[in-house]
Amino acid sequence: MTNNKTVLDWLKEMTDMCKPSSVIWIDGSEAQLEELRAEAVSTGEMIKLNEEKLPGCYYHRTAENDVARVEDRTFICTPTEEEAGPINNWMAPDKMYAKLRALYDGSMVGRTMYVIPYSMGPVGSPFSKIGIELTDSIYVVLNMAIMTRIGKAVIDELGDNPDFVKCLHAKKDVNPDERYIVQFPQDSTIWSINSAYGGNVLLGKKCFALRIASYLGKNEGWMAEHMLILGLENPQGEVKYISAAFPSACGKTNLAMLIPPEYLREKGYKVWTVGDDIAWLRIGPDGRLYAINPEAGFFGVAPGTSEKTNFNALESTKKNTIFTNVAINNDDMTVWWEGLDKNPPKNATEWTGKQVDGTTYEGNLAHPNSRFTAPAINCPCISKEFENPDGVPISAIVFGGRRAKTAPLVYQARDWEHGVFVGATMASETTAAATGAVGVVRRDPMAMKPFVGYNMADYFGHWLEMGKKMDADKAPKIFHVNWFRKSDDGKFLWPGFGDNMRVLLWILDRCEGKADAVESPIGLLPTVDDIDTTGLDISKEELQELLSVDKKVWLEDVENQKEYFAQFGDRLPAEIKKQLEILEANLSK
Ligand code: OXD
Ligand code: MN
Repeated sequence: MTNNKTVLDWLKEMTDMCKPSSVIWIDGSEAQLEELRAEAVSTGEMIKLNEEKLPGCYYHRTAENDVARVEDRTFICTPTEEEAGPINNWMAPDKMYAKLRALYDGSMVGRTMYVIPYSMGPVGSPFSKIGIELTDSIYVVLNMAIMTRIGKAVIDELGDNPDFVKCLHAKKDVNPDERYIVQFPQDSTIWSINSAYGGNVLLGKKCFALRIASYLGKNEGWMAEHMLILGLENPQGEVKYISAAFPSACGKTNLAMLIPPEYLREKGYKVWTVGDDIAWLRIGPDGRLYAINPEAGFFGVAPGTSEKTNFNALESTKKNTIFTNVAINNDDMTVWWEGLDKNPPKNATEWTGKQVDGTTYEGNLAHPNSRFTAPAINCPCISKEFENPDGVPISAIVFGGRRAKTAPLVYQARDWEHGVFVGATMASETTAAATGAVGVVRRDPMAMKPFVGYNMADYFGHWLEMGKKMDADKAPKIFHVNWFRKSDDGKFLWPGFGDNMRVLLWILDRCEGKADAVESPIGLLPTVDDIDTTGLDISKEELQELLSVDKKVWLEDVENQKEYFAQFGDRLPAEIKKQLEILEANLSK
């Protein structure tokens, strides 16, 4: 399929090591994908779902010990440990290559190696980057065909160019003790072994589009971020774009596909989804920051997705979707998960494959991290700019977390530098859904803790550099939101979901100089009159509480921030230290 010498030499080296029985190039044609689906069904790797109710949909079950990303087995192998920084696991590249070569040796004997050329971003866009993933899993091929642009068009676009990300995945025997997800940023190389779970093996996503891309972005002057991108259309038909970063379990996919409250819909407001997980951002010729979503599909968490919580996500899964580790309704070969509706199937296959009566079953029918892989074009609110090779101009960047008491519903950073500090101090409190103690603060700068492919301190520096390259009036304004503020008796004060649109409207009004704000120790806050609460059952007092800043709680957080930043030593940019001092001084007044 190609004469590209770099590609062919690398492929030879990898096949010599893995020793597959055959090698198949993925050309991206529907005929070839259909053959692979049939083969996966014949071997039991995939199960065909009800063609009438879920056309083109398949089911896949992973090993029970292989159901999530494995951060403790994820490595950034830069030449020196300092380049990887204190947050990432590190091993010297030579040592890691040697260790992994021994594991890959002969790992594909008796298996087929598939060669998947893929593009992150629309093929040929100035934002886009090409990768080639070698894998012995048909599940990976079929997921990559949804999540990225694959096949002949991509390899043609690459031509003789030696510049592509070299990705190798072998499922081997899915042994968790020898599972490794390894990035070699200086070599644009990703090696993944002993897993078959999406986040560890769809190498275009977290491994390339965040870890490798963040490294490339730093060197090339652009940004790879763990952000959704949405367009908000006003009744005049103007669309403004927002990108937003949240740690997991904070409703990122829901915000990306938000349905405005009825009274705003009636006025003509609409939300358009550009992306739900990753944004690549570059400064455009006009000096503004532009974003693309490098992905072509959604790899979303199924449990909790319902017609009520996220109608658009659910609709996206109705055809040509792969479901992983959800439950099956054996009566009609459809799928079910906790939170879909109140009718678990009686005759159910639970996610591990056990046959159970779903109506009386006590455990989870679907794994809490079960997923759908759905084509973005299925989404009823997909933006018409989704394929725009030049991306969309970003007016506002929003950071968020889950904080019961600390962060108010929304505040604005005073300027870019302060905004970078707001992102760098992002944190979330653990929920009952995760194992371990509830309410523990986990710092997750820009929601990138598991995804920065180099030293996090230098990543803060890169954010600051990007700000210096944009005029203040052109750079996106930066905000922080918290949908999870609680009253003293433990109740959520804000309804969330579609009503978050009310906060987005204040944010965009601020960007256009149309809304007021008041100074506070932490940044610029709306007053109770600035947030439109039409039709909401929320009192002025409650809104006041949502917007309040408790200095004592904040000073405690400052102590936690100091401890967190201490690990970066002298590498922490001076601007971050300065902002921390300003915050502490403001709170101590
Ligand atoms: C994801 C994640 O799967 O952030 O998107 O873990
Ligand atoms: Mn994510």
